[in-house]
Amino acid sequence: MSVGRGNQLESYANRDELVEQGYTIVPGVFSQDWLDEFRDWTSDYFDQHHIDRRYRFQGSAIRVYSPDRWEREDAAVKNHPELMSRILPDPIADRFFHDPSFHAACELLQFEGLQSEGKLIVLSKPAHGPPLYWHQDFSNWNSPEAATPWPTMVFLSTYLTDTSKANGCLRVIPGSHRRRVDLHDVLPDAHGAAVQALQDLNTPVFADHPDAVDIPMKAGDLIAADARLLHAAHPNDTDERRTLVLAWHKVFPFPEPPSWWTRPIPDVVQGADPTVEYEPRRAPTEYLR
Ligand SMILES: O=C(O)CCC(=O)C(=O)O
Ligand SMILES: [Fe+2]
Repeated sequence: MSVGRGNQLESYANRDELVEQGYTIVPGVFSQDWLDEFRDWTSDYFDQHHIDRRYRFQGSAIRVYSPDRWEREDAAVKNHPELMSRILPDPIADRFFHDPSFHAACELLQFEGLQSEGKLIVLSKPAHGPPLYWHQDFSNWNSPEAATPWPTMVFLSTYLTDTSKANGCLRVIPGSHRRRVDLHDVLPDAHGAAVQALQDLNTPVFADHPDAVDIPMKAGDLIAADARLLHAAHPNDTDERRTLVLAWHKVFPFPEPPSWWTRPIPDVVQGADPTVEYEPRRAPTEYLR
């Protein structure tokens, strides 16, 4: 296995990049066989299902549950009128969650308290699909958890084809998970009705940004990104689908810092009561400066 190699320097580099920049890439995590299996599964799925227009910017937002997790899911979710058309259990989800190279990559990143949601999100931008709006996915901005200098919620994802600007690669604003930028003031909540209803692509929500960086990736590379990071994706200008598989994970259960943390910890984090639940909020608060 190429991941890890016991190389301490390499491991600190990835871990520290995730903390500093809000994202990091571990190359070559998922094997060719693994990718073939997911490509077959997803192309069958998209051949057989119509995707509602409201998901055109994400391409799709299918949730594929691990069968174990599905058993424990609330009936209200399973029967939710909008969700039920795009959630399903399938053993393929466990091919992600139980993949040894994926776990080796998580060790490389020195995650602690890793906890998956037990479901994958499959996002597939069809040929000539539009761009994805700038957004960040964190939904607990009322909580002092939003002020941790380390990540607490990350997405871990891989693309099933090589990506480039031409087929809609990811874009990020490095450091925006911890630093306010002008875009924060104009963005609608991620994946809500307001952003899904946008018709005009000539707005800052889709525009180039001077601090934006393109993230072209090889199929099978793993990207780990802080939920607070501003990200977007280019349009797919090719004739082929561009699909990714994404899994949300909790890491470093709040308010405990990583065991390897040596830097100062904000007072608001030190004094936090982990039993308090906050009203979910997708727009950043004063915890982002
Ligand atoms: O399409 C991508 O590359 C990223 C998708 C994403 O960030 C999202 O749907 O929240
Ligand atoms: Fe996102």
